Amino acid sequence: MHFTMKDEILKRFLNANGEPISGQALADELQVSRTAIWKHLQTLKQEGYEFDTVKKRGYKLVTVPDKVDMGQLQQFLKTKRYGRQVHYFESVESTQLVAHELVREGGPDGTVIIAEHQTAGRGRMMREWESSEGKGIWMTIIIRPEIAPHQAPQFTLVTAVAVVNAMKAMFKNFTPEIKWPNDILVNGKKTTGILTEMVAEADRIQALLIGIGINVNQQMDDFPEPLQSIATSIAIEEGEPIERVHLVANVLDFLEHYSDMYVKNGFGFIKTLWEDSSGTIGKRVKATTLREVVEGEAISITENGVLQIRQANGEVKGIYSADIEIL
Ligand code: BT5
Repeated sequence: MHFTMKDEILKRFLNANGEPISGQALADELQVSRTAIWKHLQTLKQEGYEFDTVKKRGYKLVTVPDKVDMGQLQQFLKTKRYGRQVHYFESVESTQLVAHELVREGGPDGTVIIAEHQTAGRGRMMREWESSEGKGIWMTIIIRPEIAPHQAPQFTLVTAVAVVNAMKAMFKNFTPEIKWPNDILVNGKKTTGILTEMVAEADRIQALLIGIGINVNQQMDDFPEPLQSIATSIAIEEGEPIERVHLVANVLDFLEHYSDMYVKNGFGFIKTLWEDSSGTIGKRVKATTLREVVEGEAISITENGVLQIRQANGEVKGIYSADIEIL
């Protein structure tokens, strides 16, 4: 969805801070008929916006629905590219699937796909990702960086650093920590998962599809039973409900900034930022890879984002991809 007339109208009401706006003034300013304005207001009403009519002065916006609203998003964004094209859905199977289609159609760098609900949200290795309706941020960003395919996993770390710093900038009642490679935990429980997929030729990336799932406004009983011991939401940890659109805007701001810096200057400074927020380094961990289980102390990540584990016999093993349990 691109910025439409309806979004333009909404933007003006949101900027008016509850003051009435006359239908005629809107029609004049946007150079459309009053009937067209009225029709867009009806559509907005169907989407959950409520307007009061103020005699002789026009309409006043009185209720904003709890949605990741595109009009609001454009207002909050400071980015140049990320989030400037947004495809918004009430419900999809998975935003990753939509992103794959858009990549094939040539969707530009920074295209964002957001859904209120996913019926088949997925994690790594086709695991399920629980995406309850209207409670989280379920989004995929298509990026087209000039990097080689082997560098793609580093983007999971770039993304983790962006999300964790967006959270730190907004929330004061908890400290998020990154668990290598793709989780953000608060008090040991998962608030966020990141899934990086790639469309590439042998030596060139066509696109990265960065899926970010953030639990935002769930209460504990919104999570299915098996997740209750391992998952949490920002609202639970912060102690109040959160406006998701602010967090989306912040994540995109940080992500554009860090990915541009990464492409320009390499992984070094991301590594430092990553280590600053890591809840993995210095801990005893058990890493389960496709081939083996490695136990020991997580001592660092390399310049390539590989996790280094020192085993009991002193041998240091590099882990490229695994599930990590903090012991
Ligand atoms: C991930 O996988 O953590 C990556 C999740 C990425 C989700 C986003 S949402 C937008 C985009 N569209 C998609 O379809 N996906 C992406 P992984 O490390 O494999 O973790 C998956 C495991 O996390 C599951 O097996 C559960 O144990 C747990 N889990 C599932 N849903 C969860 C939730 N909402 N909160 C916390 N943990 C969850």
